[in-house]
This record gives sequence, C-alpha cells and structure tokens, in this order.
Amino acid sequence: MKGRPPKKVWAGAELRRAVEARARHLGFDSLRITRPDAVPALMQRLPAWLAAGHHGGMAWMQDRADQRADPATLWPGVRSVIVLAMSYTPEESPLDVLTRRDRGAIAAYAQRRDYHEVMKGKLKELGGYLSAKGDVRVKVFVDTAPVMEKPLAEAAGLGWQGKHTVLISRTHGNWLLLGAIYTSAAFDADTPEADHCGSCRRCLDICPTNAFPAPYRLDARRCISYLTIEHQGPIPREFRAAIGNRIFGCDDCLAVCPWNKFAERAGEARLAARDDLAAPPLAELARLDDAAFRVRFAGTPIKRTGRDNILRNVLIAIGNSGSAALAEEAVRCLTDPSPVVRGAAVWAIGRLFGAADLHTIFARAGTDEADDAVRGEWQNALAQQAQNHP
Ligand code: B12
Ligand code: SF4
Ligand code: SF4
Repeated sequence: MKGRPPKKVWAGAELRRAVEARARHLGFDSLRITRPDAVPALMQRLPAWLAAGHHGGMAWMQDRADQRADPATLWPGVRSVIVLAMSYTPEESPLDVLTRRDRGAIAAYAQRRDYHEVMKGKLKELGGYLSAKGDVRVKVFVDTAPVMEKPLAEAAGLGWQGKHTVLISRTHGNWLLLGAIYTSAAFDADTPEADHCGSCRRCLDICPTNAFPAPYRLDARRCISYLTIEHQGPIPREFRAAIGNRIFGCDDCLAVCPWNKFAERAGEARLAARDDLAAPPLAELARLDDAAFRVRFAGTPIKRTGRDNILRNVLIAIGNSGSAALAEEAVRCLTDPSPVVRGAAVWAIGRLFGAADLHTIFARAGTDEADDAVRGEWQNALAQQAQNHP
C-alpha cells in the first residue's frame, strides 16, 4: 500500500515569501524580520526608564522587565522576531477637533475597533500558517505581552523611533499599529532603518505638557495619553488646563510629524474610523451611565479605561470649555456615585462659575461631601476663587 507523499516543509526565503503574501492578504501593511538579540541597548534603556519612574502608575511595565528587554528571556525558543504593522492614517488632522471646545477629542487609533482584537486574530492566523508551512513553533504578541514592539520594529527595518519615541515609516508615517510573532524559524534578518528626524523638533515643541525630558525619551507621567487612558484617580491639577478637550489619548506629537505626508491610506477595513467618535459632544458624554457607556464604546479601546475615568476626562474638558451650558452638566455630576467624577466636576465648576455662584453651589451640594479627595477639590476651587476675586 502506498503512503501519502511526505508533507512539503518550507524554509528560508521560500517560507518568507509565503508568509509575506499571507500577511498582505490578512490586511497587514508591513512585515519585517529581526533577530531576538538585535537590540542589546534595551537591557540598559528599559531599566533606566523604569528607575526614573517615567512609567508612572503602569506597574505592569516593571513586571517581567527582564523578559520585556530580551525576547530570549521571554521565550528561549525564539530565533527570529517577525514584526508587523497596520496603518490607520486619519482622514482629517487630529489637531482640528482641538478648537471645538464643546466636543471631545479622541486619539485617532481609538476612533475605531480595538486594534488588539483586530490584530490578535490575524496574527494568530498568520502564526498558524507559518507554523504549518515551516513546521516551526510560534508565539504571537500584541501590546499586552512583555514585548518592546517599537525597538524591535526599528531593528527589523520597519521604520525608526522618532524623537517622540513612536515608530515612523517612510511609507506610512507614524500612523502604524504594531504586533509581533516570535518563531523558532531561522530567517535572515532585515537591515535596521536609520533615523531620519534630522534637526526637526516639531513633536517636542508642540507637546502641551512638556512630556519629553529629552529627544527620544518620554516621561509618561506628563503625557496626556497616559493621564487620560492609564492614570487611576484624580488627574494632577498641574496638567488639567493643558489637557484641553482631549478625553482619550493625544495625537499632537504624531500629527505634526512631517513624514506623515508620505502616509498611505489605511488598507484594513476593520480598522475604519467610526464617525460618531470623531468629535462627540461633551454634553452627551457627561450623561453616560455605566450601561450606556458600554454600549457607546463597545469594541473600542476606550471601553477598557472604564466609565468613571472617561467621565473624569469629560469633566476636565468641560472645565476647559468656557461654556455656560456645559457648566450645568458639571453641576449635575456633583451627585455622581464615583468620587473621581465628582472631584473633576468640582474642578470644572470652579473654572466656569464666578465666586458668588460657586459659594451657592457649594452650600447646596458640597457641604455634605464625604470623600476626602473631593473635599480637597472644593477647598482648592474656593481658594482659587478667593485669590482671583479677593
Ligand atoms: C507603555 C506604552 C505607552 C505609554 C508610554 C509610551 C512610551 N513612549 O513608552 C503611554 C501610555 C504614554 C503610551 C502612549 C501612546 N501610545 Co503606547 N504603548 C505602550 C507600550 C505598551 C509599551 C511601550 C514601552 O515599552 N515603553 C517603554 C519605553 C522605555 O520604551 P521606548 O519608548 O521604546 O523607549 C526608548 C527610548 O527611551 C529610547 N532611549 C532611551 N534612552 C535613549 C538614549 C538615546 C541616545 C536614544 C537615541 C534613545 C534612547 O530607547 C528606549 C527603548 O527603545 C507599547 C506596546 C508595546 N508592547 O511595545 C504601546 C505603543 C508604543 N503605543 C502606541 C501608541 C499608538 C500610542 C499613542 C500614539 C496613543 C495615543 N494617540 O494616545 C501614544 C503615543 C505617545 C508617545 N509620544 O509615545 C503604539 C505605537 C505604534 C508606533 N507606530 O510606534 C504601540 C507600539 C502599541 C501598538 N501595539 O501598536 N503608550
Ligand atoms: S501624546 Fe501628547 S502629551 Fe503625550 S508626548 Fe505626545 S504631544 Fe505630549
Ligand atoms: S516631528 Fe520631526 S523630530 Fe519628531 S518624530 Fe517627526 S521627524 Fe522626528
């Protein structure tokens, strides 16, 4: 009896071509390959960043830092790292919405389906394909694993880390989302991309909170993206005015990068932007309870930040709006069950009402406040008014 012909196992350039074709078919815009030991500098740079406290409250950045800095510590079987990118070039400049003070500004990457969901499925599919065709082992990562995607992408030649620390490609600008596949397959590594920032410093100069202690370094504690997405509890007062109407993330340093003029349009339909997230009215967002919040932001990265933190951000935007109509929304939020929401409402009211009104509102809705932090916000708001109108 004749057996089946032995399964053909692909390797090297032939395997790479097959994987590249499948990646394109799946909607990836770029694929490059590097070796796991391609960025030895990470072993010093990540600990230095952490030691400076630049990760703020993101304690998970410290967990497994050794694995983050070294792919082979995360998975000893890795011989090649495949880095993939999907483009999400926005249709309009993300800076336009910043002048519409009654609207919320949402970072471009979050105005669409959660890329974790979109990319994870596709990376798994690609990893499965590679594993089957090459008879090799694979591990797939997007964002949440201890993998440093930007330096690996730079080493693989997908682009370079600009002075704003984000990866820029010559064909897609900085509007790229990254993912990685670690594999036991031995591929030839691609050539790293060189730095093309030159003397430009537009991204450093536009940052509203001065979050870059030096070019190529970011202090996340000062970054509006961190403050509005990751930070738990009240946002430090010193940053609230500078946040403006940004309610989720910030695109300022990305939007001004001159390399974006070469950005090709996004190809992956599942990453198409949702119109209702381009400039949502703050008045609408301030009324979202937990259930309505989950419906409104279903499937987007915003959902993970949670209703209370988003309402906190919305109230800060209201405080920066100068709008009497929105001031009433802030007054309504003084009875919100969440102290972080009430505290932000007090700050907004302190910015939007004069001294007499502020005292009246305090007498009506502030004297019974049980939460220490919210009481502190009242004291601060009343003291500020006393200073402004002695
Ligand atoms: C933590 C994190 C954040 C933090 C910290 C950001 C940061 N710059 O590290 C916060 C919450 C602020 C954030 C914000 C954003 N993020 Co984010 N984030 C991450 C995450 C999970 C880890 C990044 C990390 O490892 N940071 C640690 C630091 C140490 O790494 P680093 O920036 O590479 O640091 C380098 C420099 O400091 C440099 N360096 C240090 N010393 C020296 C000295 C010299 C001389 C030189 C040249 C360099 C140098 O070397 C370090 C190592 O390469 C990644 C996903 C991932 N798993 O990689 C996404 C990721 C970086 N984020 C992403 C995005 C889209 C954003 C935002 C644009 C979202 C938004 N619009 O609000 C902003 C961008 C803000 C900015 N300017 O960085 C994308 C970026 C894609 C890309 N094209 O690069 C990623 C890759 C997610 C993804 N899967 O696509 N993010
Ligand atoms: S995302 Fe915004 S706040 Fe953060 S570094 Fe860039 S410009 Fe500054
Ligand atoms: S804005 Fe200029 S300095 Fe900043 S990343 Fe882009 S090219 Fe580099």
